[in-house]
Amino acid sequence: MLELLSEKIGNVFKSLSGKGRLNEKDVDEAVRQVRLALLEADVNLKVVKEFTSKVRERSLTNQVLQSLTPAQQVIKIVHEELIAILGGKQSWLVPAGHPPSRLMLVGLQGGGKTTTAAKLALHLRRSGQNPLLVAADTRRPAAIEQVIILGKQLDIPVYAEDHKVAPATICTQAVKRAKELAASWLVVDTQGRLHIDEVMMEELVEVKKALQPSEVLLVVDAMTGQEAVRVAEEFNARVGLTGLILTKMDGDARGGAALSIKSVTGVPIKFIGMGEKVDAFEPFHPDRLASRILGMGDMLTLIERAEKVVDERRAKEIEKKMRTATFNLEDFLEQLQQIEKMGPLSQLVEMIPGLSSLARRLPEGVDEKQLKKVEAMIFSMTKEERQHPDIIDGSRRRRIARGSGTTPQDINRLLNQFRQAQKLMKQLESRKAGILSMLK
Ligand SMILES: Nc1nc2c(ncn2[C@@H]2O[C@H](COP(=O)(O)OP(=O)(O)O)[C@@H](O)[C@H]2O)c(=O)[nH]1
Ligand SMILES: [Mg+2]
Repeated sequence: MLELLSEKIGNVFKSLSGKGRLNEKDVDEAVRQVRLALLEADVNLKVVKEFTSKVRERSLTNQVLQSLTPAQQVIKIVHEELIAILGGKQSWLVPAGHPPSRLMLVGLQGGGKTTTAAKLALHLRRSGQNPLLVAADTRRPAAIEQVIILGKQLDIPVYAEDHKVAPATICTQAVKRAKELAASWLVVDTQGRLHIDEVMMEELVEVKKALQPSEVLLVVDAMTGQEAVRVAEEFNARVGLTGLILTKMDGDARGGAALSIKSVTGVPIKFIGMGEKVDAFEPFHPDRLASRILGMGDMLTLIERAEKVVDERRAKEIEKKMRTATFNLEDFLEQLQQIEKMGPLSQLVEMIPGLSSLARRLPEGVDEKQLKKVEAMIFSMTKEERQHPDIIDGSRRRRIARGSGTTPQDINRLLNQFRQAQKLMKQLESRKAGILSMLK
């Protein structure tokens, strides 16, 4: 996420840190470089100007320049100012005074509205809420079908009507249904068009009147940069927004949208979409994104992702197995599968402090392919082989290779890696061993 910007800013600070004491010229040069990096990332010009003048002003005090660690102080100032332009504190969803709370999603077609409706409903359910999805995009029958399918997939109830029924009517009915179902949140998908147009805006205003939403969230594609900011201004002026959801932050978004949109529109970012899957969705934390941009990692998000997929009791069992070195290939497979569920490896590596620059060097898709290959090899082993890898001899190796579409050399490599890991675990015996315990 925002790799290029992160790399550029990282380089500025690397050269700054090499300097020891700083003078005004050093600070000016660093600020100039940061300014270029932000402009290149397509950040709004006004936002860049304000940002850099604040950083410059705060950095050029005696307190900073004469400190023992001036470069670190400047980095700290940049970190704080980044948090400020990203919106400061985290913004939560505001529930209605009387349930059900109503959440209306708006945005242009293709921005990710329908996908995000499902992601939000899942997020709400995981937070102990009882959501109802509402299909109020009646412009295309396929859009209604998409919501129904997503609802089935997630086992979340959907309120839908024929596409000839007016969206405002659907919303009024949906509120009644929500009360019957004791649903605490309605998540309403609305129509979007390729461009902002009068008819769409009028319909949205009507839906808003009927629904009386506690939240109107604009779903906007982060990859469109300053266009996203313009769209947000327009929707805010016409419909009134309470929050923003930036989608496709996993793509090659340069960062312009994320870094400008709050300052320009005054509307906070509440969530970000990180992929096509329904759980590729995170609450937006300005401080965490600022840390990621500065290459400081984001351990908190990593831990939260681990908590979503890891069964705590099982994690403890595995930890014990690692300590006592009875950890076998079956356990290894289970761990791999959990890591896979946490998202693409490149995203995970990016969140570990100091490793974010490594994420850029992982070729696209290769990490997942390797995981799949290891999985295939272990799947092709018998239960006995998984529990006692030592019995795997030449003929077993050939059989496993054939079964998994790999070569005996691949099997050898896996077994060697596994043995090394086992050895390492024995060495780590006294410390907390294993990936899972590191995350706890
Ligand atoms: N990579 C990525 N793709 C997304 C994300 N959110 C949505 N999409 C994709 O964007 C496309 C349009 O999504 P959809 O929900 O139908 O958009 P809508 O027209 O606004 O309802 C689909 O192919 C989605 O899978 C995201 O966060 N990351
Ligand atoms: Mg849609």
